[in-house]
Order: sequence, then C-alpha cells, then structure tokens
Amino acid sequence: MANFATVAIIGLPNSGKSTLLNALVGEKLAAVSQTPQTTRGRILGVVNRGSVQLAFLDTPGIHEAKHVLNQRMLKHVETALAEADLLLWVVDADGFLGPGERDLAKRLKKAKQPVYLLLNKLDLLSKGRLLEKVTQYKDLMGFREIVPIGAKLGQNLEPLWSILERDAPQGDWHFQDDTFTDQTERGMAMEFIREKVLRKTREEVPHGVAVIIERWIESGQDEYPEDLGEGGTFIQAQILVERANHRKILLGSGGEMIRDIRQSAQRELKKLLQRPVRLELHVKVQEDWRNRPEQLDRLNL
Ligand SMILES: Nc1nc2c(ncn2[C@@H]2O[C@H](COP(=O)(O)OP(=O)(O)OP(=O)(O)O)[C@@H](O)[C@H]2O)c(=O)[nH]1
Ligand SMILES: [Mg+2]
Repeated sequence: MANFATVAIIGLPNSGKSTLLNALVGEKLAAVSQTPQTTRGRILGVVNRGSVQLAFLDTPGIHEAKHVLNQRMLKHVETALAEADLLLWVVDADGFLGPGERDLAKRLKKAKQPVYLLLNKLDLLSKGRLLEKVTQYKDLMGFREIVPIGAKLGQNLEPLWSILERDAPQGDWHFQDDTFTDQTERGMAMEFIREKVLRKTREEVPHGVAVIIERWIESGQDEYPEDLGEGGTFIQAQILVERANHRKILLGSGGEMIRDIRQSAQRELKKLLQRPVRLELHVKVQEDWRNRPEQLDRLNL
C-alpha cells in the first residue's frame, strides 16, 4: 500500500520556505537569500520515506503585486494551493505577527486541506517567546498541528516528517523513485546566479534582477574552451537590471562586485553540476522588464 501527498510550502516572503525545501530534500534546489521575494516560481522537491512519497512545492512569498512579474509569482502560489493535499504555512517566528499573517490566516481558514503551522527560525527564539507565538497564532485560526522548526540548521524536522507520513493520503506515487525535482540544470543555474546577486545587493536592485542563460556549451561541442579541460561546461549568462545606475552598482568600482558575484556563482555551479564550469557574466539594462509579458515568457516566469 502506497501513500502520496502534494505538500505546498507557503507563507510571507523571507520566512524560510526555500530553506525548508532544501532541508527536507537534502539537496540545494531553491535559491535562498535575505532579500524578500527571492523565489519567483514553484519549485518541486520529491522525497520518498518508506511507502510514502511527498511532493513538496516551494512557492513565492505572498506580497502585494506591483508588476506583472509579481502577479505571475502569486499565480504560482494559487496553483500550489489548489493542487496540494497538505498545506505547510511557514512563518518567521522571530518576526512580528502583522497584517500579512492575518490576511493569510483569513484565506487559509477557508482552505479545504489541513493547514500545519511551522514556526521557523527556532534558533533565534527563547522558549518563552516561542510559547507566546504559539498562543498568538492559535488565536488566528485552527491548525492541524503546530511545529516549531529551524530550517537553516535542520532543527526539529523529525516530528514534521512523522506528521506528514501519518497524514499523506493513500494513493499511488506520482514520480519515479529516483526523481527528486523537475528543474533543469539551466533553470537551477539561473536561480543560483541570481541568488549570488541578491546576496550582494540591497534595496531596489535585487527585485529588478533577472538572469538569462545565453550560451551553454558542453565539452566536445563547437566553441568549447579547451583549456577548461575535459567534461566541463562553459556558461555565458546575462544579468538583466532595470536601470543604468543598478548596472553600475552590480559592476562595482573597477568591476570588483561583478567579479565577486561571478566567482561565487561559478563555485556554486561547479557544486551543482559536479564538473568543471566556467561562467561568464554580462550585465544588461532593460527598463521595465518586469512588466513585459513577452520578456517574462522568455525568462520562464
Ligand atoms: N536564523 C535562521 N535563519 C533562517 C532560518 N531559515 C531561514 N533563515 C534565513 O531567512 C532568510 C530567508 O530564507 P528563504 O528560505 O530564502 O525564505 P523564503 O521564505 O523562501 O523567502 P522568499 O522566497 O523571498 O519568499 C535567509 O537569510 C535564510 O538564511 C532559520 O531556521 N534560522
Ligand atoms: Mg523562497
């Protein structure tokens, strides 16, 4: 007898949803940064535990949509909410319970699926404050379970696993037992390059950044740089920004910033692809790309 559940990971920006997905899958699938709205799409991570298969869907943080990009981001949340059997609401338990949380609770009250509250960032909280949070959230709505977790350090995930295994409905697995995501290498490369940009920039710059893979050349193909060695990959990517002054910030004085970003992204891609990688980055200004549907299509957003 088999069990299968689609499990949506939802919540406000920066609460730790992607960190949790990575911790649950045990692989880095999603970009993580301190910048809200890091995740722009839905990211699938499949985990098999005994006879139970769990398909986790990481989603963008719920926020006010100001651009066409943001509307598309929120659509991914809606789709995940509609598809899921179980809903994990991840909150930053170290933050304030504000209007965003109240609005989301109002929506989740109407959900047909069970809602589990995950009080994340356990490592930053005293026991007393944690208990206080539990009381505050309990006042908002009824939860199937409330579990304090520390996604970053993988704290207290065992109780969560037990709950999910217990509540996954009976049904056939949807994925082969060796599948853990539907993301392509290129898609992940784009995300991880953007992650490095987000980790190094502040304020309005990160939100206007997108990454396009322009060339992806494998060993043996034409124009492969032979000095990279056998079995490697040459990647040329474009970083889109919205304004000329953002481009300046990204380049940094004497090109220091972009060099830094390139180096850390290249390191990350080597880890991801498990082979030699050379990364080349170009920064290009394109005003208002976040409101251009055809550009968003091209970016797979
Ligand atoms: N101290 C601490 N920090 C955490 C924990 N979990 C996540 N973080 C940090 O919180 C920030 C946001 O994490 P993400 O996983 O990107 O958050 P998210 O909910 O996916 O954010 P969006 O994609 O923007 O919606 C990062 O700086 C993480 O390192 C935790 O358990 N403890
Ligand atoms: Mg995220």
